[in-house]
Amino acid sequence: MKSSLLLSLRLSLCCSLSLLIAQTSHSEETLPVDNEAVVKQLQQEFQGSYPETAPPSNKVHSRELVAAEAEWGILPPYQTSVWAYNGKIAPVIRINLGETLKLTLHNKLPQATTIHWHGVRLPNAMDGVPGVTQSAIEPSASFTYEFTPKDAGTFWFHPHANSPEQIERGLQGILIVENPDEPKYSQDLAWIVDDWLLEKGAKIHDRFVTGHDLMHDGRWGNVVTVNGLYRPSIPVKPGERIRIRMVNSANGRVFAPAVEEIEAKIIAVDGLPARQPIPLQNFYLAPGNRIDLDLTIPKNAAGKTFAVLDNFGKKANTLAMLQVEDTTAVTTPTFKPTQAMHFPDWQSANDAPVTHEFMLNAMRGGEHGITWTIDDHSGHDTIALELQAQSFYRLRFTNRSYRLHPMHLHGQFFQVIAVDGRPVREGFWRDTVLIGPKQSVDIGLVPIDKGLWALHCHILEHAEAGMMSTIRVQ
Ligand SMILES: [Cu+2]
Repeated sequence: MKSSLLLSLRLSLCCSLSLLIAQTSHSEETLPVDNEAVVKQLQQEFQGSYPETAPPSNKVHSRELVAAEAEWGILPPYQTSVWAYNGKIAPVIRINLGETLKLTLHNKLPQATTIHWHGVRLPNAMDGVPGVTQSAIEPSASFTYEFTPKDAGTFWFHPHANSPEQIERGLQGILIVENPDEPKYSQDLAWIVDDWLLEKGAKIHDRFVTGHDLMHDGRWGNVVTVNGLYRPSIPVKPGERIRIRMVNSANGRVFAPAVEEIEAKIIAVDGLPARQPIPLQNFYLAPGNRIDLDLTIPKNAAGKTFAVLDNFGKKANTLAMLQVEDTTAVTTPTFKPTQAMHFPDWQSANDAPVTHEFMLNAMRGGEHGITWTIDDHSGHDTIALELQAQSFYRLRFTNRSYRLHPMHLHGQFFQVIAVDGRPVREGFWRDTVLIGPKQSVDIGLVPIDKGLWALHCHILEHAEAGMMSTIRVQ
């Protein structure tokens, strides 16, 4: 703890020095002392926010996944040639908290791949980032991932190699870590929300990372799906209380989910339970973000249909239809949704010094003609920042460009504490935050899990063209 405080102090000294250049009225003697006290307070408030270790493991959940070409009916009667795990778009793996997942991936693709367990706090060597935490799994080769998740919640798994093509072609699934002590919903649904760029005959447009994608917010498709199906009808019963675990797996598209006529509440964001339920309203679900919704089908809604919409663009997209069966109502389960086990106040988070400001920008040149950069660097060969575990940090993302950048930090959770310098209190943790054009966002975090963790834009084309770095936590 002492050494981490010293580091924070050193970092805060650098920051206060740069502040001093701009604001000569500050007193050089008092600032470092104040910073130390503020940071110490924030660290104390953080204690107990989420588990430091995985619960004792008593069961191993073994799985085999084959990544290979498959046929899938996105838009029947057409069959689309996709890449999928075990022939299925959006497979779901459910394990209980405390169980170890031991999953062997067999690569039957024509190119190297890996699996990244998005949002899962796990040993660094299992994080699936080629060139950072493992070597890519070559065609015909296999690799076994083995870890015990520390948190219950909704997570996403997908390749971290040639992602703009591999994820777009359909490789992805949902990992649900269930806490057996949590109350049961009438239905617990897992939805991968995605878009596909399809040509005539429902064929995937097979030019990836184009200049157009790079100059804009990545590749936006023309068909929006839930679990690889266009506007699926989901059977529900009157009175049912439903949990919908929603993952945005699009290469670049942002969704703003809404449920027609029904009041839905967000109970978890990016896997972790929120401090308290939040009405679903204008929540920007950026690529990489997850939300868990809690909603109840009205008892008098037999035979009705409720659309689940995306209101991000000017014109709403229909994601899916909740089709209420024409039956008598079931008993609605009544319980308080799971809330964060502890949520730090962090009232003084914006008094802490900014440890580092990440500059997000683009420049001409590079393999794709445009290079997206973090601090003028591209690619994960660079270490953007070194952090001490258990210390509080305030980091800033400053977007110098006019495009969107959903920034994703592997292996850690953080809170948004300010947007464009104005303090913000979101009431939940994140692992991905959308940075708007010319916007700056401050986050507060206390890293727990050690290792070399990727930090990148989750618009896959931006990441592929350089907006990718790493953070070392020691
Ligand atoms: Cu980006």
